Amino acid sequence: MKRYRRVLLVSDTHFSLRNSKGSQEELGSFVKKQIKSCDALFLLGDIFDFYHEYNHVIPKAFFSMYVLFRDLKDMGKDVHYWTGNHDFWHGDFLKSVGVVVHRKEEMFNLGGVNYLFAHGDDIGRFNPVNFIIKNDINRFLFRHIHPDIGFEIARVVSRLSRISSSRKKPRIKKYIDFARSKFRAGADVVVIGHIHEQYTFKVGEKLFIVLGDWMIHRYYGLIEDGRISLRRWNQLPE
Ligand SMILES: [Mn+2]
Repeated sequence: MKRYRRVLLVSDTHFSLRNSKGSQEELGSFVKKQIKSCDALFLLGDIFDFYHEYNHVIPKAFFSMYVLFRDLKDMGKDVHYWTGNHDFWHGDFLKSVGVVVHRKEEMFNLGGVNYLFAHGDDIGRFNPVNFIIKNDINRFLFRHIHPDIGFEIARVVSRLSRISSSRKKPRIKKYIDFARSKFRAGADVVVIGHIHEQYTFKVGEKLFIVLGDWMIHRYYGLIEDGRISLRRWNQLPE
């Protein structure tokens, strides 16, 4: 396991298949500024509002992000990418540009502190929507629809699912229960995305943090020598 002294955290940018070039570039210039003093970028899921790749084809809408990942690698920075509930259909493309893809929670020791990172969508009870979209048979079927049609359907479904979940108040208790179980398993800090709001809960000496989203709030996190701080990015228009 690599040692990281300073890590930049971003989650839930939800870049869409249409018209997200500007927001991708905005994130790109933010990351490139911040990353200079960091060793790695951790993306905690739902970076793309919908992503699917075929054996020979990748979505062109996210080209700016692919370039960003490659640039970061060239700068000697590591990129860790947790798949979310909107962008789990990754093949081996990101790996080929040097990104480490995590499909489930992962523990890192940062500055002597055990951090557990997860997107957070599969916490709690059985989720029928997740079951349908993460199902191998459906994935197989989707592969055989023409991409221009499949992506259009997926774009609408992704949008609706995001709107419906943003109207529901998150039941935070199940996430806290999840964090407690991870504390018992040795984590000192549990960090998730997914909920789009920022929360910090202290349980004794342990911390449970919901990072909040980049899409609306421009929340981000920095971990330095084991200590996490949560921030918001504000930039005056140029
Ligand atoms: Mn999510």
